[in-house]
Amino acid sequence: MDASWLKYCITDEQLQAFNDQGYLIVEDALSPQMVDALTAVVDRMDAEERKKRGLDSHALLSKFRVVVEDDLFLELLDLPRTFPLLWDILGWNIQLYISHMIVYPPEPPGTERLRKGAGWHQDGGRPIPEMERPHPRLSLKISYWLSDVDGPERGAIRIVPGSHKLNDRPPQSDPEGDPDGAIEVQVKPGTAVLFDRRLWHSRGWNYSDITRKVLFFGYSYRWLRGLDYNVMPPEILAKCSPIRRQLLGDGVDIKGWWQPTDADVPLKTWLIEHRGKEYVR
Ligand SMILES: O=C(O)CCC(=O)C(=O)O
Repeated sequence: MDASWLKYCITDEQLQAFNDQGYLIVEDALSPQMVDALTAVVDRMDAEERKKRGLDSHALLSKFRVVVEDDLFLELLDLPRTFPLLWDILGWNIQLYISHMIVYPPEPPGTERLRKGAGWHQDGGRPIPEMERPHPRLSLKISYWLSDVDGPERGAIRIVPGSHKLNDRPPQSDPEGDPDGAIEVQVKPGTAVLFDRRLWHSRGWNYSDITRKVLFFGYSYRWLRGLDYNVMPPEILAKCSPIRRQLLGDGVDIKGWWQPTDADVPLKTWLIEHRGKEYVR
């Protein structure tokens, strides 16, 4: 297991920013080599899926459960620059609950330009209407940006900073525009953007000439069900370290979802060894 994780534990400033604003930008989370390698995998999957689904080259392609599609994605599970942020924010009792990619080619020339993002929402499905408010955090997503969205209208994610603390939709003065205070998170390839699932967010429009490519890895507490898988194929688990197996939903038996034993959560043991008993609760 990777001792370099310890170099990238969250700083007080990062934790405060995430708690207050609901998101965090980590530049150079992926090396340029990793960006290239992931892009090659995404391009391959994109071509396969377009063929299978009969989608043309302009259509947006969204694919779930990507973690099983290539061993390179397993490296993202516990990436040194982002994994420590997860345990510092959510703790040790965590799992990957979703992994998806979105490939968004430029809108065709002549498309009407819209100002409002392509669907403002919080993450979470049924828990959103079914839970009492204020909502707890429950999960967060890490987006890994493979294409350059460091410019306007390249399809960068839009967010309303601080909106994870609101009980209702963020106010919106302009009916044709974004909610008040919205920003487009314009970042370079290799950047990771973490966001609290409660943060109001939306895909931005791509009126540029660059295809926008991004991967989303979402992590939640282990007592929530996964969203894009239930049980991981044994051949995937067989390739993984104990901590990766934990992240992929492996465990000893059903009781471990509620009262995990050390065998269910090797991340906890690792943290006790490397950060001390007082770190885990
Ligand atoms: O594609 C985007 O920028 C937003 C994706 C999104 O809404 C999500 O992952 O929940």
